[in-house]
Amino acid sequence: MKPEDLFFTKAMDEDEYIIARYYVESPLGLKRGAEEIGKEESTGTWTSVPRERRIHKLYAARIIKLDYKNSISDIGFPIENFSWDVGGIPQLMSTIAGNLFGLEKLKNVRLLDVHLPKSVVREFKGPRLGVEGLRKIIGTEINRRAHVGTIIKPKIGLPPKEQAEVFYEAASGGIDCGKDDETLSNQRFSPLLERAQAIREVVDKVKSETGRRVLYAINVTNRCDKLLETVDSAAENGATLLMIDAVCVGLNGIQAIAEANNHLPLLVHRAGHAAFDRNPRHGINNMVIAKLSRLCGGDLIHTGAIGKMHGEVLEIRAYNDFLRREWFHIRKSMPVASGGLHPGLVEKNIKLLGSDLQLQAGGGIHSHPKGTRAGAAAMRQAVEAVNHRIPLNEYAKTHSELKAALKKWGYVR
Ligand code: CAP
Ligand code: MG
Repeated sequence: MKPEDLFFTKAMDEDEYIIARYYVESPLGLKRGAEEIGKEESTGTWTSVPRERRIHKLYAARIIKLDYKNSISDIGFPIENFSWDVGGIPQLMSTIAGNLFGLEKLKNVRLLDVHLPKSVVREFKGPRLGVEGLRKIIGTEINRRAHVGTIIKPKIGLPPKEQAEVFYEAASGGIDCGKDDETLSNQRFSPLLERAQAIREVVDKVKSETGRRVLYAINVTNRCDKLLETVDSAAENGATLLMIDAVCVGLNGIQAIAEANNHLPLLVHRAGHAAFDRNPRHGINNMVIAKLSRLCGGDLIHTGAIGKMHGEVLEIRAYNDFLRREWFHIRKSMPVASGGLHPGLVEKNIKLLGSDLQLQAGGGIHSHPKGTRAGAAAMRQAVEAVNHRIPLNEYAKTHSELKAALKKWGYVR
């Protein structure tokens, strides 16, 4: 299926409904399958109940479109069915991505995309900085090159001092943004506050040595009732960027952080997404996660890459296009391409996904034959080469770090 079939690629002026697009496989056929979804997720149940006719008229979901060729149905939920002050994103998800997945009358069902009318989008603030704010910090408003990020590896286990040393090497080599890995939290070997302080020293040192401002995302993922406490402590201890594992916490965690009382940007990691977005016939397409992550306030949002993780290139591009397109008052988010990246993959990823993104490499930087600093330099050189429209192997002739990286991992075209 093409992205135009899967997603709402054009703006719509539908104001009365939140429209969810589903791929539906049912022995009852597309129309009746879609009716089952609408019934279960609005006013109905498996049998008729008293008072339902009156209520049904007001709040029943409506089938808006049936695309028999692709087995896709658009189902509209009246905006009155939602409550944003209490309920919010969890209640939205409970409606468009709730019980329907378990209905016996459906064999497979996949939520592909969701259209939110202007009145709903107005309930949210979106990213605090967005693409332009991030570019301003990094100093790429004019040059507009892709940002280079790194995940400090080993994934867990380094004490804060060593974590900071690796980050210093990466930052000195030229990366723009470092980050905790998603499973790093407040373990005994790396208390979060100590880590935040050690990293901040590096951020300041790099600034005084080179004049460059670099960011580092501290993973503040936590249980709901402690989330903002963790955010505050990270901020007080020098964090420059925050990170949340949004699928594990729930997307509302993004909103909680983005609307909290500090000015730090937020990186949205999505560990666990493949449990429900990998099977093309069932689950939730990542478009929904990316869209709601932007709505809730993610400045940097993981959307996939051409690397080690599974992902359809046209779909990844569609997520990125959505994050970077105008959307009422909501700022644009910067997509993060991550997973198995190395310098030899930079050109391919930029060609397919564009330059307005953060390319992130963990192993592909730290495992460089000459170490982290050279690995970071090689990533930056690869980005520069693409910016100058010079093939990587050509650029490598005068850039030894890139040359060594291509020798180790190859040049993937
Ligand atoms: C990348 C990464 C990322 C995944 C997430 C990892 O490290 O830190 O979490 O890539 O991917 O642990 O694998 P490497 P996605 O650069 O060493 O592969 O956002 O696409 O789900
Ligand atoms: Mg990771």
